Amino acid sequence: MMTERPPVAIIMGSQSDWETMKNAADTLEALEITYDARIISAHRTPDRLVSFAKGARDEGFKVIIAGAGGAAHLPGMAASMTPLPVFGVPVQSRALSGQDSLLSIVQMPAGIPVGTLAIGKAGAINAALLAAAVLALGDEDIAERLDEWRARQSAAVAEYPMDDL
Ligand code: RP5
Repeated sequence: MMTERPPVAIIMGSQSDWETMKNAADTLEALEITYDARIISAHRTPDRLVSFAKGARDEGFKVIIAGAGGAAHLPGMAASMTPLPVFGVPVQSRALSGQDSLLSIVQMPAGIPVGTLAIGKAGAINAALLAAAVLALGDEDIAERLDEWRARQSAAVAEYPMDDL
């Protein structure tokens, strides 16, 4: 039996990034979108990065979510070796609270784009939602689930504030 390949790759520079990137994974799971999560460091495992990025399209991935912290080259380097859309998540670093990660990822020179999200958990969740939006363009089931997810989010917001919760 052929099992369908996951459309989303979540890659991260270190095990320590998983706490943040798990939020992207959880969001994809809520939308019933399969993913493959891998640790790939631009610095510590450069050969793994080249092999993954060059083969990502042939592996069946449609979107890559890449999280990294500090001197965060991973999203840009991955984007340089694949035509797939890459969404970068700046992981909150200890030394500079993720400002270093953000600027490393967002300031790509013209020619190789990385769609950069917010620092940390919000960025990881939004990267998954953006990946879902891209996939929804060609998949009505995902489009429907994304619409439902957003409707649930709206319904969960109270209209009036309360003193004690
Ligand atoms: C980056 O260095 C990783 O993306 C991680 O955010 C940061 C720190 O890595 P560890 O020292 O925790 O492995 O490459």
